[in-house]
Amino acid sequence: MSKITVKTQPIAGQKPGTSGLRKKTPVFMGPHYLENFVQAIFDTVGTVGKTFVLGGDGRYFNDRAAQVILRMAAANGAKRVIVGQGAVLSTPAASHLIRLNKTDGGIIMSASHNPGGPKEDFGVKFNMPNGGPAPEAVTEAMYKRTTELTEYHILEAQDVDLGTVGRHALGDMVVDVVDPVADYADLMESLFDFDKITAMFAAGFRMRMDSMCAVTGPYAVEILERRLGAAKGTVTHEVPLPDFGGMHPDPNPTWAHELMAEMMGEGAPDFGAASDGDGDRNMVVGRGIYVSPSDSLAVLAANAHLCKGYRAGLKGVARSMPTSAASDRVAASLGIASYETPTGWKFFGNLLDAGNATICGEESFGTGSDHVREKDGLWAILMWLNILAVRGESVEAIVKGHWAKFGRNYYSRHDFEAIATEKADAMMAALRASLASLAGRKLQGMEVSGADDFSYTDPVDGSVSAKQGVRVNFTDGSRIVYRLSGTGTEGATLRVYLERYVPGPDGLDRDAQEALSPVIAAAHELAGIEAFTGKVAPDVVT
Ligand code: G16
Repeated sequence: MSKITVKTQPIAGQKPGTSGLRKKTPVFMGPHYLENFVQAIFDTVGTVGKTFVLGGDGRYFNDRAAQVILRMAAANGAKRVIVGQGAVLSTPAASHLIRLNKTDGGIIMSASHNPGGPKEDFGVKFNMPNGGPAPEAVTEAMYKRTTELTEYHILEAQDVDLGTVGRHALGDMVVDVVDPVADYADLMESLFDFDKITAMFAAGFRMRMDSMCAVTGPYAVEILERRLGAAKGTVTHEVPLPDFGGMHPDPNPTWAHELMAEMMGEGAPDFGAASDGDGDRNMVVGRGIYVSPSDSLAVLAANAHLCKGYRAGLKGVARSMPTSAASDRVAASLGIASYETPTGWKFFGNLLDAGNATICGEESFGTGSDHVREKDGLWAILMWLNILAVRGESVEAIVKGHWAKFGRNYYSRHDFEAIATEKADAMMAALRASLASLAGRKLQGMEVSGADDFSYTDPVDGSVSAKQGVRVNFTDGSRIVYRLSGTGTEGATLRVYLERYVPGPDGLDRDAQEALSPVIAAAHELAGIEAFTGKVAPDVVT
């Protein structure tokens, strides 16, 4: 087996977004594309003598990309790579393996909730030794390296057998193929009261888990059906497929419509949940009630102490800026700190490492804790199950009880997809230019109290991330946030985040879109969404 050095040249556009580099699969499969980016990763983080974790969500090209990355790791002098069997690992399981084995980081092959397949999306990201996504300074350094590369290194070798658990050699490098589920399932068992959840299932509690033909299938079957005794068949779409069965593996009411229909229909189970392509997102639904991610974060924060791993209480709660302020109210009542970060799980890493926060969450269906450094879909679903088992109440009773105590932050996100990039940029530029003059403006019977472009100073390392979203606040506590997505692969996606607080006791039980209608109208008027983008209505509403 000999090491080959291949001449290459920089490929434009290899700039990681919100969560790693995501492109159309044919782009990733193009000449040198994957190799250039992986070499940039290795050059940035250093490879000689190091141990990494490797796995992905099993989407199309995952298996072949894994072999390339292994050959490149060996040629660049890595000592050992721990790979999930079949090159598969959910993102939270990869984060756990990085931490458990005290490795030097890991490469995750995933485009998360984006569709997969020969014409869909693929992605690669690097996670640090703490198990979390590389921070901006590191991804910027990787990007810079992609602009100056002239060569990459790769071993001339046959494929490693990734289908069998065990140890293999690749040149001088060791490849350990591990069961992707076992360590993760053990971690969950250490955090939650499996005995109480098992008793709840034994007493007839019914659940539907939609794994959306994505990576969580085997994890959910092992944990829910085998370890916790949920009825066989509780997990649907449980076989991971390279194209996710043609589905869009994004657990929201639009894409997880089968689950929504079941949970809102006759004879619905007690609890429903779904997870995404790589297993870090979650959606939870009760019988007849959808729980928004922002509310889910707040309910979990308020009840975490009921679960085995969190009895000592929380150190703090962190949320991304566009996420509703519902969790801030919980933190205030618990007398703990709350943090507001830019969108992107990577911004929670420092807060978790420093012990400032225990639970984090995002409106984009992400919730997690300091047990790993990624958001974790099954973790959130298990915490809900644990809370349901201890409280013995329905999801609806718990959520409505929460609103009665804290008030309700009506919340919704409207996505306008596949807009021509220049149109979206022009809209954001116009909005930014108007910020200084917005205060005092009256729209839809509301008055703007202030507007800015969110800038974040990390309280741990002092790094500054600017231009993280335009927010417009109103005197009645309502809020509109505008951002362009950093995870799309086609044109631009405009995200408009809408929020309105109602303290109660009246007006807590309205339909969210209806309650938000003046805020929605104001959002269109203020930004000229139709004039700039030609879109009258959002493509996805969550
Ligand atoms: C990623 C990030 C999340 C972020 C989400 C949406 O999630 O890890 O922190 O909230 O994208 O980001 P954007 O609004 O920029 O599209 P995932 O599940 O795609 O890895």
